[in-house]
Amino acid sequence: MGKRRVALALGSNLGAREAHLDAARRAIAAGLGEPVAVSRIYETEPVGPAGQGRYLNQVVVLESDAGAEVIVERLLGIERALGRVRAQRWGPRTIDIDLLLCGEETHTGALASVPHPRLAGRAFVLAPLAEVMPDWRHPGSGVSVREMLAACDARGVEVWSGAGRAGRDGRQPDGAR
Ligand code: PH2
Ligand code: MG
Ligand code: MG
Repeated sequence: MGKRRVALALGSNLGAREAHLDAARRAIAAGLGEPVAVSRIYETEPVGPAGQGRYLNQVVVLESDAGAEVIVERLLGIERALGRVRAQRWGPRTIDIDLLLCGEETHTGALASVPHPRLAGRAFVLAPLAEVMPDWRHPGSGVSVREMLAACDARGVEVWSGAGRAGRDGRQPDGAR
């Protein structure tokens, strides 16, 4: 199997969010390969249970000849090594690393499915993905990332202005608590 473009979505909404993304990118580079593209960081309204903080989200692209199941096994190992504890589905998390796509591979399994089943409609993933792979087409629908983003509600998804600033809601920056 030749090398394919693999896109990963990073998310954090607990604790030192930016540091969690940094640590995840380093672990991905060490365990799966050096990224060929990295999006900006977005700050996004949480989708899911109420009462959780805003997320930082980012997309990383690398090249790999590993299949979806192998990649997800490694991602779960990285999440555990970074201290991820799974409590509530879609609840707050220090770090979440999701496999979005493996080139044109279509695979549905208990551990991994590519393309990610909830890719279309998730602006918190499509906005950063559109920076790095706007023309990738969903192998099922044929719709491009750019088109999927244009078709969904992207309110509450903004490029993050970086550490050292309070958020719009006046909360202190990451780590300052
Ligand atoms: N991840 C979820 C559920 N909800 N919302 C945002 N804004 N960003 C996420 O990464 C996210 C979410 C499940 O993994
Ligand atoms: Mg997720
Ligand atoms: Mg996940």
